[in-house]
Amino acid sequence: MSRRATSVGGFTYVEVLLAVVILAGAVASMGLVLEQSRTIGTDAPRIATADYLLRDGFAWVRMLARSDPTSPGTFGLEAGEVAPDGIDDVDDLDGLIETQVVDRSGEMFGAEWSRKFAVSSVDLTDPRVTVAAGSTALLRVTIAVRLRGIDVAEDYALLWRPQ
Ligand SMILES: [Ca+2]
Ligand SMILES: [Ca+2]
Repeated sequence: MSRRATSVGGFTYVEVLLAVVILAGAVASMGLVLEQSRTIGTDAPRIATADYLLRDGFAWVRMLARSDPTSPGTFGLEAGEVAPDGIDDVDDLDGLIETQVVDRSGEMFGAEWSRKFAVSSVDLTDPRVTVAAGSTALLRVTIAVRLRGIDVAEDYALLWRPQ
């Protein structure tokens, strides 16, 4: 069979096949790009909400006294205090998990959102090192924002607590 006998409209079958493969690859790449942009577009409001709840949590932390007004030497909730309404100092937040998140303005967020607080005393020279509760004047407050039980935003702040 001669070379001319295998051509279609001036192109060989190999050339046509190669063009089809290249076109298929381009279409597949375009589909992938569209899928990624759709995913980012869907996640952007969730990421913004998580970041907002994280910042709102730290705003709450900064509004609280660094130690309990009536029992400054204790760590955690003091006798008679019940979370969340009884929280009146930073270390009262330790272990709090808000399953119905309400921001500082009173806005309620959906049940899919939750927020977890952890407060610990840390070493003055290396704040990554947790020490016995109340043994130093430095607190590390960590807040994690969760969506359907999965951490989507987390950050920490260091606070000076006079002893
Ligand atoms: Ca306390
Ligand atoms: Ca307290």
